[in-house]
Amino acid sequence: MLVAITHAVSPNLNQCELSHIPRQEISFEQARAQHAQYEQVLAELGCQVIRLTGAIDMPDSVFVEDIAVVLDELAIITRPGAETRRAETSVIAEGVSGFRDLSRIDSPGTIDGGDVLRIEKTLYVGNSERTNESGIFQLTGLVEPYGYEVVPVPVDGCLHLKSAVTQLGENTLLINQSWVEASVFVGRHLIEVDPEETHAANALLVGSEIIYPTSFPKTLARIEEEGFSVHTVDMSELQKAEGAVTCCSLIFRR
Ligand code: CIR
Repeated sequence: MLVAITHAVSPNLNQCELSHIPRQEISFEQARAQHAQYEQVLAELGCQVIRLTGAIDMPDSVFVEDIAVVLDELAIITRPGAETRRAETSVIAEGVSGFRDLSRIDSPGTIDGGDVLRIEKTLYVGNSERTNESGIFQLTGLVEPYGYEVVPVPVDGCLHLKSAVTQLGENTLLINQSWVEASVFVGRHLIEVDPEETHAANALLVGSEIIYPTSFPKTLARIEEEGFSVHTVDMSELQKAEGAVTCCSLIFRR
């Protein structure tokens, strides 16, 4: 059984952090409806969806992925790179604590969960504007005892590692090579995003099914051509907050 922790969309979403895209008016009502649809697809794919609400005043609290790294053996509560997001951690810690023992990233370390791409026992960790060397060092110390290898990955031009590369299947990744070096992933099958769809590398793998935004039809065609089973969701409003499909849930085995 998979659990998917989500957080309700904040009415303050328009005050979200933005790093790489210009600010646009976000429709709260539409964002909320799109988020509910996303949760419904998670439920249809067999997840027990647990929607938290405790950080509802915090603009970016819908993006739960950044606040924890949940592994089978433990969960790491991050110290987000954006100071405005650090108060989100207590609500997520409480939500995850029923399922895992918790460890934490301490100052001066920073990690955003959007920078952590787990493939089996390898954690690729983006060294980004949000995740620093101290954070990566601390994370390594916490997970190595459980047999994980941490691979730091330079990220340039986008918010997180998972803006640039995500997993589609056992050994297949979706990648935008202008933001991350493909050589890091040697031995893996890479599908490149369509050059006209720079933000298209973020797909959410749930079991063997993929959740993917409707907004990147050319890249979607590439993914489907390779035989993957894709469920599309309209994420237009959350994308205006620099969100994507992986950021809106924490998915883990019960
Ligand atoms: C932020 O800048 O922190 C939010 N506006 C967006 C976070 C998106 N998170 C993610 O991709 N993991």
